[in-house]
Amino acid sequence: MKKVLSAIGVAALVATAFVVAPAQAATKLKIAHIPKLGTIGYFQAAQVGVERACKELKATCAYKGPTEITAAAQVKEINAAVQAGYNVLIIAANDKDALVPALKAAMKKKVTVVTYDSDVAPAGRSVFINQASSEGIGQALAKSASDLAGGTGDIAILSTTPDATNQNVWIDFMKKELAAKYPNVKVVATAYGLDKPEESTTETQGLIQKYPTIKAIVAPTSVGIVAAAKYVSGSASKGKVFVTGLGLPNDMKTYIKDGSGAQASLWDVENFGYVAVQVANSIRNGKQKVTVGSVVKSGKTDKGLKSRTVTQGAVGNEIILGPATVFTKANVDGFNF
Ligand code: RAM
Repeated sequence: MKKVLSAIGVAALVATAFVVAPAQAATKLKIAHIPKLGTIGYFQAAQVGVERACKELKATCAYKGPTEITAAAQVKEINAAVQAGYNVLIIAANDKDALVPALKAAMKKKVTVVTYDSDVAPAGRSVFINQASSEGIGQALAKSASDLAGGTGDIAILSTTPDATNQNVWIDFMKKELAAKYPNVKVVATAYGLDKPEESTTETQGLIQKYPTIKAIVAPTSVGIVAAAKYVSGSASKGKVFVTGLGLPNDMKTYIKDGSGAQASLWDVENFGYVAVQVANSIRNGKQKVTVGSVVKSGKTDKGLKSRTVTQGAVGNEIILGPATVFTKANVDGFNF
């Protein structure tokens, strides 16, 4: 009897192990990284971090950069990636709502979706990895613009696309901050350079011609800021119109130092890509909860924080990468990206 019982016990154990094992086994990640536009240096820098994390996790990863900076182009990439068997999508969204149906369909097929850099509505993803506090970025942009304008006068904004979630959130926070703390600084126009160098240059030139009173151009875009700074530096506006915003230190070094008086800040873009992959892995393979208040441990070689807490962001639940770095004449040569 004893023997029979233990045999049953063993059989039960084996059966349980058999049932539980497949659910617990880590799925091999097949990651598609879909940036706003393939050619943007900023996203190519993030891809370096994506690949670092992929190597660490023995995952497969591919950079699926669209050739147009539109939601429609991203929907095509999403559908193609799901079709090709990718089980994780890491996306910087060109639109808050337009990607949601395709992302919902992907999630229905058990694809893990994480947004980073630029969010979609919460129904389309599990969590958003934000580069820094959106409010903090907006406040910093407002302060920098006001400093450059001497606390009073006209300024203009050079953004990316009119629907970009991240730029729109930052611009909203910036305008709120201007109204609250710098009421003499007036935003007279917002132009869109579509995160493309030529368009951004043309828009900068247009702003200066159309609004000759502007003292500063705020470009919360890595492509727009360098186009604007380069244009101003080579024009009669050098020393009269000042450029500020978010830009890669390697792009902005010259204009921070050449007497153009440009200002710029950004975050560790490479580590940003790394963190996005690690979070996706924790959700998919570690049963990580990403509701507000959850604590998410990062990977072994995170260059920033060891863990991060999920908070409520402008769009939904988000994880913040860390504080942004302000580049100055004194520190900018210490960065290489
Ligand atoms: C561009 C993109 C990106 C933004 C940076 C600052 O590269 O628009 O979304 O985060 O600028």
